[in-house]
Amino acid sequence: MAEVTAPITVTAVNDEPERTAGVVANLGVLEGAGATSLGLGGLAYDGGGGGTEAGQGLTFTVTGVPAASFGRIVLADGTTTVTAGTAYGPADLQGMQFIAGAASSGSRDFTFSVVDDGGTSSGGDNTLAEALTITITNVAPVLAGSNPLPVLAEDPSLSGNTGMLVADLVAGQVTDPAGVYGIAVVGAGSANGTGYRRSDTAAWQAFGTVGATNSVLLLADSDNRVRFVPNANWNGTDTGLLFRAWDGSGGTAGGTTGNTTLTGGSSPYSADTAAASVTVTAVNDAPVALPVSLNGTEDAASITITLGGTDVDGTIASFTLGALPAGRASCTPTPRCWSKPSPAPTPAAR
Ligand SMILES: [Ca+2]
Ligand SMILES: [Ca+2]
Ligand SMILES: [Ca+2]
Ligand SMILES: [Ca+2]
Repeated sequence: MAEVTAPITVTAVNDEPERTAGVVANLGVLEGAGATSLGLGGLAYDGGGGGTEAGQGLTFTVTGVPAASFGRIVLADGTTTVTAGTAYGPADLQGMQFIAGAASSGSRDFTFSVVDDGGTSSGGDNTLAEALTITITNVAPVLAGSNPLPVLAEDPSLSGNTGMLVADLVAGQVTDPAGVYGIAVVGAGSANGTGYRRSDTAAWQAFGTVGATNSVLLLADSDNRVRFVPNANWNGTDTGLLFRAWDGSGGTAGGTTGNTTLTGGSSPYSADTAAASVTVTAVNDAPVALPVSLNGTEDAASITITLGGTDVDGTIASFTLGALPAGRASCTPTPRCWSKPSPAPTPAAR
C-alpha cells in the first residue's frame, strides 16, 4: 500500500499578553492623601504564549479612572492627569500616582489594558485586562475649641436673640483633610436657661435629649444656627453647649442624630469636644416698693415708718418718698393731729 502524505497546517492562535514582573495590587490611602504611587513601578509584560510571543509589540491603555471628586491619577510628574481611553508608554504606566480628591472615604477602580499586536483571528486573544481598587480611609476631624456665642444682655427678647451660625461657631477651629463640615452636638442642657436651640430655617427648636448615641448633626452652612435662652434675670457665663467636629463621612445632615460613641481615628467625629461659652451681662432691674401700713397710739410723739422694697438684683440704694400719709386731712380729732413733712402746721391750724 502506497503511503500518502497529507499536509497539516497548524494555524497560530494569539495568546493574551502576560505580566512577567511586578504586581497590580489594591491601594489604600488616607483622606486627602497627596500623590501616592500606584505601585506599578516593577511591571513588565510580554506578548504571552509562555514566552513564545515575547517579541510582540504592546500597547498600554488606561481604561478606567475614578471620578475627579474621588481623586485623580497622575503621571510621575505629579501634575499630568491620566485619562481613560488614552494609551501610555510602559514608563508612564510604571510611574502613575493617585491624588485623593474631596472624598473622605470610599473605593474606586483603576483599570488598564495591555494589548499585543498578534490580533484575534482564529479565536486569538490579544488583551490582558488589569485592575486595582483604590480605597480612601477617612481621617477624623480635629477640633481645637469653640468660638463664643454672641454676648447677650439679661432677659433678651426671643426675636433679638439670633444666636450664631454653626459655621461661625467653628470657624478656624476645625481641621480636616476634606474641609470643615459641621458639628455633632453632644450636650445642650443648662441650669441657667431653658436650654439651647437650633434653627435651620426661621423656626427655632429645642435640641431635646442629646448624648453620645443621639448627637444632633448640624452642617456648618449658611442656615444652621444655635442660640442660648437664659432664665429670667440670670446673668453670667454658660458653657452648656457641648459638641464634636463632624466631617460628614458618616451620619446624615439636617439635624438628624448620629452616634458619636466612636471618635477620632477614621470616625466622622473629632476625638475632642468643645464647649461654646455664652456670656449674659447683668441688667439692673427696677426695685419694687413694698406697701407700708402704720399703726400707732393716739397722741404718740411719733410713729416709726419702716420703708421696704425688693430688688431682683439686690441693688436697692435708697428710697424716694412719693406721697405721705394725708396727715391732718385724715386725722381725727382735728385740729391736734399733724404729720411730717406734710405742710407744717400753721399757727392758725393749731
Ligand atoms: Ca500574544
Ligand atoms: Ca475627614
Ligand atoms: Ca437684673
Ligand atoms: Ca435692680
